[in-house]
Amino acid sequence: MASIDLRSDTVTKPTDEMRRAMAEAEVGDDVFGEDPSVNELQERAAAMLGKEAGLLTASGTMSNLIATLAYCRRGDEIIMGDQAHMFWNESGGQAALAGAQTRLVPNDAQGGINPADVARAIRPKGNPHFPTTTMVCLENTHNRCSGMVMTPADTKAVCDVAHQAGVAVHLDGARIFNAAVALEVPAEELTRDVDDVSFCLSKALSCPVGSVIVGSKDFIKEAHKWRKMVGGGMRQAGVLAAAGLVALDSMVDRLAEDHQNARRLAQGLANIDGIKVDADSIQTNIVIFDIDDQVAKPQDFIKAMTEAEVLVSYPGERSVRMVTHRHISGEDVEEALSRTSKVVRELRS
Ligand code: TLP
Repeated sequence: MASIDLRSDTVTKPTDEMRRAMAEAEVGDDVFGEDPSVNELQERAAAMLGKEAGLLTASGTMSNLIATLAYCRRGDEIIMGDQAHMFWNESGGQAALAGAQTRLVPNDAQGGINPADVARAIRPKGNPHFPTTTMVCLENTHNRCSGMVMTPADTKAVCDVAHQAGVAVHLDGARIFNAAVALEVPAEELTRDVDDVSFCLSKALSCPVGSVIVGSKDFIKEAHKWRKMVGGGMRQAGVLAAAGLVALDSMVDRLAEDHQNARRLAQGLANIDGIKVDADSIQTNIVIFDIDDQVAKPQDFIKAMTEAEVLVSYPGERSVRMVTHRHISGEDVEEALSRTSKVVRELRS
């Protein structure tokens, strides 16, 4: 029985075209800015997202950390949603390495945050008791909000409030191209109002490694220094950038297929007694659902699913996550549903 891996889109492997491009990539020392493939990727990514310059980093976590280091000094405060990946899943890096404290406001079901909450959370200037708010973080698509998409208008509303107070907005756009495909808008419409955005090459875009952070020339100059400090200078990184260029050329449009599969997956899950999911709300490739307490605890459900060769992940609390990606076909979705249904039946009996 073949295993169906729905843990994450990070499990995708490079395409043959990527492997060929990697083998043939022109390279140089990127710490000196001399790798032509890296330079091309950075320029292309910046242009696609409507920014002046870009910087290749090792991972989404590193990009988010570099943005924090670029904006915040020790004791500064960052505002983000209470479901943010940066808060839940990045090992406390903002606190440990940037010395910044995080102030949470509630995420709405769409993965956004309310501009009025942000306005209230921004610290008034001039009071020595208060930390200085220097950064607001958004996330699009929103991982823990089941891959939900923030619209350009919602993004702008938060940016306007932050900018009026002189606070920068960083967008964790790890899956920004999923958002663009789902809304059928150019990605730059989703990034126009934020100060910088990071996105991942190594998720649904199928690259083996990498993330790119884009912003103004000045911001990227600052980010470059911080990347060096956290050990992210990668020398002949053109080998990785070559895969990234293939991804930007040929892996974006196909994301619609992953979204369709996720919708079908959610519809099938909604029909299984004991699973709770709002199938109509699924917009991209992430399906988060609850499992009835009477069926099993999420950890026991996941164990039974693993034995049935369907790999899923556990975002924490009560939920279970399935993610569609390039290696998951329509048939895999149907097979995963049939195995899931059997697992739930067996756990109930
Ligand atoms: N997310 C991973 C896990 O960490 C949960 C996944 O499997 O989805 N921002 C967002 C919104 C992300 O979803 C992730 C990775 C990152 C940043 C970090 O990217 P990497 O893994 O490249 O450091």
